[in-house]
Amino acid sequence: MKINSKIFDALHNAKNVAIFCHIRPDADSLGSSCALKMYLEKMGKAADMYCDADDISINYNFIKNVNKFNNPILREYDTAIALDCADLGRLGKYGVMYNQIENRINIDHHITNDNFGMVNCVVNCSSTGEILYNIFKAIKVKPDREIAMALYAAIASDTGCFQHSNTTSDAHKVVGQLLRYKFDLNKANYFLFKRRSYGQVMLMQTALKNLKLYLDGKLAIMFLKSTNFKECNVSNNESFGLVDYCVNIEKVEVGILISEIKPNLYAVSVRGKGNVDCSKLTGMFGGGGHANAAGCNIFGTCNSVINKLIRATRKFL
Ligand SMILES: [Mn+2]
Repeated sequence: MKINSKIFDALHNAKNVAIFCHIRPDADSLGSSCALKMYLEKMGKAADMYCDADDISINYNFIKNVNKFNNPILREYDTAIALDCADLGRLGKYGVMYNQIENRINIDHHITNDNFGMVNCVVNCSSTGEILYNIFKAIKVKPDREIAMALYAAIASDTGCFQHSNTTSDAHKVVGQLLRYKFDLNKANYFLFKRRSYGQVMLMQTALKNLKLYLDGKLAIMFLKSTNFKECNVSNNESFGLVDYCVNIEKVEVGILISEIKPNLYAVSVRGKGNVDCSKLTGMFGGGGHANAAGCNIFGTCNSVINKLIRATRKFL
């Protein structure tokens, strides 16, 4: 991996570091932040971590230090490091604080990164976790069991458990090295990919009952009303993964989950298999996203939202 060598001096010169991860934090930004804090402490430096989020999912509790966000011990910082953020906006309310710190580093793997730091280390690879491993390998700071677990969380989650197209030979090689530190792989994978509350499984039951095929079986839509979330005691941001049941059906090109988030307002999650650009479909409703995963919000009754989505999807098939 080619790393901007300016980062090595910047890390060696740092004493008190503020680490920033992105809004709506995922396991790459959280795992990378915790790993970086531990790496820096091994080098005799001190670090606090900041994240613009009200609370962090307990699914990430297996990562050491993940409970230490927004609990600063230091008073002043000489160095700020943003992780997994393609632009300053991703830091949310902490963007202002980042810009007030003297030395500003930006470490990220998104090709859209706008190099908002003073020292930018942007590498097109699986995850920010993979970059961190290579930076510290280059300066000969070894991981330990806890760092390895945090970096594993970062890489495993951004590659969708080694299933997305960013799963490279290099990413596997890094994980191969991390596994030497004998962290609890079962525990990490359970928390990252399998753990559900009973309510979430009951919600899945409802969603599957509400699943229907349209357009010659090329479109699958499932819906959840706000009463369904209440009955199962699940908040409406905890339905992740359900839409995959739609798109995984054979012959289905577009899978959609619509969830009522307010009376007559539906959050729409769209997944594809590669033949339909889902971001163009959600774009018709003012949403966005990627080719195979996109989202938008649509006003209306459940039936009218479904009908709008059927009509829109027909144009792409
Ligand atoms: Mn990432």
